[in-house]
Amino acid sequence: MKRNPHLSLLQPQYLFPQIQQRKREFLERNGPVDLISLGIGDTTEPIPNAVVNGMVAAAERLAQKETYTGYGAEQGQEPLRKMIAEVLYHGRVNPKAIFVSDGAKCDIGRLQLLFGPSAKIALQDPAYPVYRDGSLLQGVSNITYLPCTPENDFFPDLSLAAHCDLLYFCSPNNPTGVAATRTQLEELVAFARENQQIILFDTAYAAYIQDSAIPRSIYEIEGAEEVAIETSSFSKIAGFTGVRLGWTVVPETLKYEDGHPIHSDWNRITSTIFNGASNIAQAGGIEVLKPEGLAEVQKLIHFYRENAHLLREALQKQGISVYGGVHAPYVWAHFPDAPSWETFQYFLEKLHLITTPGSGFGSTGEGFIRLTAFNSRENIIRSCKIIANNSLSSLIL
Ligand code: PGU
Repeated sequence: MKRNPHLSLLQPQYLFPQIQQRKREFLERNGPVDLISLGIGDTTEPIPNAVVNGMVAAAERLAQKETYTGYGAEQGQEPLRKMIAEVLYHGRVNPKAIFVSDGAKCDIGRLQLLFGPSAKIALQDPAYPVYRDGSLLQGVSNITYLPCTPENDFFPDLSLAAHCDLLYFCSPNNPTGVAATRTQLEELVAFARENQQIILFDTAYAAYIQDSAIPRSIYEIEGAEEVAIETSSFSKIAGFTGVRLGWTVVPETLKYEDGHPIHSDWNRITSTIFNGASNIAQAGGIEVLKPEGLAEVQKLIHFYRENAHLLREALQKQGISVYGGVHAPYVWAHFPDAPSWETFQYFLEKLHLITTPGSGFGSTGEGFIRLTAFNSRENIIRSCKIIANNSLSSLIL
């Protein structure tokens, strides 16, 4: 049997396992060392009780003949789709356009099935690696990278993507932590409309936006329902990284160039190769969106935002330029004088802090590292003290 040739286009390891390996190698060389993880964006704080109780009750219903349920609707449970539409989209999208999933990452991997390998795609650079790797796996070969730097306020020159079919866009951004403004998103939607492109908009961190002037969804921009698919997640809203629950919005108004509705194809794909999200996870999602759940998860989001603020301050005091970390749980720190894997290694070996090297998100990420705010307050305060007590000057020329 021949190997799928697309697999050979990927790096041998995905970014985060690569970091785990560096960590393991360091521990093998040095014996037990207390390392603090500011690397992978994985939540650390417990899920609020009201939400857990909802999942426990759902699990218990499975133990009774009268209340047992099996396969659910592949598109997701009706009450959850309605709540997402009402609570998160304020009625801007139709519940029928919402497809509940087992997470944004999984949907990003499946979405390319809609367009096939000949689609020309554009990616922000740096970007969440799954956009590129997921596309390569589907056989996509025409990829345009749109540099996002402090000089352009992390909003790319869209004219570079005029020939593309699909624009991947993430706001608040992973890894830079920068949220696009309304004006920028209006420009993005106008550009896609003019060039008859589709935007794949990832809002996994939208709940971290606390300024009502900044859109939390692409559908806040007029005309987006004709050019945008939005994918999102409960992972960073409610600590569901292990529970697994997300959704994708495919408006019924979205069409291919021949007028065929994309919605009906997405419905066909989800019912063919995906059997719906776990019914226990969906019960948890419903609890998250009730007033009590929302109040509790807001506290979690506030907590992580405070962590990000502390990390920003500690780095800034050391003269490091930092970006993001205000409307996002990621801080993007500039160490322009060393390759980012070297800065990563310095943080690991000298400071015992695990970060993520910027180059892992694309070549424009070179010279940066990403620090995540997902950790306990104790560990964030310890990290800040370490940063304060160590001159980072050897990393800066
Ligand atoms: N979209 C973006 C932009 C993300 O950063 C992540 C997680 C996801 C989607 C995944 O959402 P799920 O609903 O949980 O599938 N990014 C983390 C985790 C690493 C990973 O590979 O997913 C990160 O550290 O970048």
